[in-house]
Amino acid sequence: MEHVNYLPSNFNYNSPGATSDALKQSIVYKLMFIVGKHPEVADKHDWLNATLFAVRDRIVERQLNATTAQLDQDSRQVYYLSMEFLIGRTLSNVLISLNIYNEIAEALKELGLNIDDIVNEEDDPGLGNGGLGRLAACFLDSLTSLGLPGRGYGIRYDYGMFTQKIIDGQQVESPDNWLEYGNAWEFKRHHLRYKIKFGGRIQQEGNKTKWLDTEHILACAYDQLIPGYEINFTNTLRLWRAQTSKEINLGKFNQGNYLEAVAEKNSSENVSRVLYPNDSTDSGKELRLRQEYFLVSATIQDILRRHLKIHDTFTNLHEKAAIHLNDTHPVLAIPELIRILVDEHKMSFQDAWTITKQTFSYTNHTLMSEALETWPVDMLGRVLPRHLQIIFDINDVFLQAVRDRFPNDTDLLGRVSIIDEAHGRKVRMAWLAVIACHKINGVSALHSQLMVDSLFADFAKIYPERFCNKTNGVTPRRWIALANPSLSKVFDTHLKGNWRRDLSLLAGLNQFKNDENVLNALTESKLENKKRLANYIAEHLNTVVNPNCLFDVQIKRIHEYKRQLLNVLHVITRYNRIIQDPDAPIVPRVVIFAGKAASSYYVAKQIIHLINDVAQIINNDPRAFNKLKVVFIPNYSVSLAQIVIPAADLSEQISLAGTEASGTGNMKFALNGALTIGTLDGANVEMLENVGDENIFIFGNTAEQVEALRSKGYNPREFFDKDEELRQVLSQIANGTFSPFEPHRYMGLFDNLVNFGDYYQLLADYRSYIDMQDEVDKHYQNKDKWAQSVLSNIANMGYFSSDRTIQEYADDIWKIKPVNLA
Ligand code: GPQ
Repeated sequence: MEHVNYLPSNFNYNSPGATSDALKQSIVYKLMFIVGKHPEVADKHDWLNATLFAVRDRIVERQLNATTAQLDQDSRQVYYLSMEFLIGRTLSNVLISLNIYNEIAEALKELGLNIDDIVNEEDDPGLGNGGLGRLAACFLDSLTSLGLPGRGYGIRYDYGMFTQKIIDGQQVESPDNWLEYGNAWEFKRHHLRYKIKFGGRIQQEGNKTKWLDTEHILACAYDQLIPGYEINFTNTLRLWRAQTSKEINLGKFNQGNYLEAVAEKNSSENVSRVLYPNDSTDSGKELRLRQEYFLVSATIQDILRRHLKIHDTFTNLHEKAAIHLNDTHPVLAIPELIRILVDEHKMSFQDAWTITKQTFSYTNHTLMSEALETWPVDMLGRVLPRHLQIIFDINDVFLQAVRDRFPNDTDLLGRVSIIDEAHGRKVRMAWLAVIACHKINGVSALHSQLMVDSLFADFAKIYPERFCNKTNGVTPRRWIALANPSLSKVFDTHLKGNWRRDLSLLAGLNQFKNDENVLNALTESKLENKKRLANYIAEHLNTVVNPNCLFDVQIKRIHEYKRQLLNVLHVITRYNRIIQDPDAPIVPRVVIFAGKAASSYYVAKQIIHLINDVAQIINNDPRAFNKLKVVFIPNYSVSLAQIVIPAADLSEQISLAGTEASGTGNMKFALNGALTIGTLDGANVEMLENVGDENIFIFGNTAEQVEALRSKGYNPREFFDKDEELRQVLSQIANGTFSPFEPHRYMGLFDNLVNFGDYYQLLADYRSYIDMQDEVDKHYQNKDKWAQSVLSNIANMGYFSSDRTIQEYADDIWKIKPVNLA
């Protein structure tokens, strides 16, 4: 392609002069001319924005370079569709990517400012619930760092994940107004707007189908640039925001009914108003269905528009576009693509279906039935009648093919049909995904195996070649370089090459297993991080914790399957032992929890309450002073994780085997030098293989044993009756030891565990968990042995970089190659 020279030929895209002096000038310039403030009166937020504009320019330069290269090469791209992107704060990440962290710190210092203060002033956008959204963010980071062409597509929610406060021990939610002070990272694309249709009716005209009498809203694009690590390239995260198609209803306005007119504007914009705070559960709400369609309709229109800019046909769409579905939430993209190709571009259904099947791929993130999305046929027919019709057409073609291949198996047809007739006619979105996607992956080896053995067993017989595994990973830039500067320093001192780019280089640490210098350096770095966390806790919770204690940490969404309650059972057991035998030697521990409960999840909220009640009793009992402390840190978020994870000695990954698809926190902890206590669940299994069983504390039933116990009939009473310590703990929960003013507060939790056949089998794993915790104590008492295990964990976790994961997606699923950069 011919290029006009918009800039002088000697223009240097690589931003020379990233010295602290040049950066300082640029910050002051931005403060005065973009923020519009005199340095004498500027506040912290003004300085944040000034710094941010100064470094943003450098990212934009990279974007210009990327655009030119991509236009020239027209290479196949991936489009990653996700209802959640939990990107975390951007400024610090950009500084790492540009490798100017120290220079900016110096420049700010000369201006009388502290870089930590400035960086922490930035809002942490909570556009996701947990693992799934954070994974999407790690993937964008890796994609771009590897120079691979792609885009994220999501929703620009006005309100992200709610803010959690703990009041009287209980979770209280308030809205997360993250855009209150604007978002200087985003570029609003005013003219990039698509019409999104809802409702209406279908009219058949010959062989043409028309979708008529619809209501409309507009989706407007907001772009956030995604920097890659030390590469002259960027990708884009494009987020859609709803706008009413008519500014206000003029008719009503003219009748003098101003308020009603504006109210209507507001209600149609509701579709991008707020993130549903449900993690691994299906909300089943119509507004959520509308959100999902809003995302995919805008995105598919955008992908097709881009395609038509360079090509004059859609018959090669699958050669240029790989569309990836992050779980089933964006699955309506499938009928949407078919609708546009058939209804608007006059393609035959057969041709559209053939292209679709070569374009889409799908990741499954859970096997748990309560998370599997289904939409009542009635609701889907009302909101998206044309899509329902297309789903029926897909189902017909599919079922016919199954009938041909398995002529005598009528049960099979009922089981694999997209429409579930047994539970009030529902559309099974995961079935639609499997039928339309050329590749379907799970997120850890165990999960992918269970996926083809259980949830998708029938489909694995029909399409064995479609199923594969892509074990999750995390980005070393945010989760080590940014979160853990002191550990990064140790790595830089002792490792050859740049581990930020190639995390397998961590294996180089193995040679220092007996090197006291290196072992001490790791221990000292950990202590520094524990002090940082202790300061945070002192400042925010008014609680003093001693950094010399073992920091035992469980931070993640509060969910029964993740079994925070099992952790609580251990805490109380430990407390009882301290009381019963005050002179016994004990490893002092600080047990740290953090995590949000979905607003409608009663049991999860009870668990939070119990943790705080237990903390209240233990922390105020002088007999436990210096031996045991319990801390619940409110408002878990990406930025809080960056402080807590580097400070952990022990990482709790104790979900019931077979329930946690992968986990990614588990990886972050081990990479930051925590040892894991965990079940054989999700990616823990592969962590064990990598770090070796002498360096990880594995306990509890295997997924197979869990299944066997369930089918035999799990009877918690058996465990209750035979284990005295367990009985004591459960009785205390039931009799109000921790809730003296409301003794029956936790009867429900007790009954769940003991009398109602607890689905998550806590009591079955209790004894092996407690015994393994004793092993942890023994190991910790031997400082050298512990330090060696820490080293072995870090050194053998390189596999869990999201760079490795993304390279596998690129090679095996998306078939994309790095852009050639000038
Ligand atoms: N996960 Cl289905 C979520 O965070 N939200 C969801 O709605 C679903 C899954 C998690 C899953 O529970 C973890 O085990 C995974 O590590 C994570 O997705 C990323 O794959």
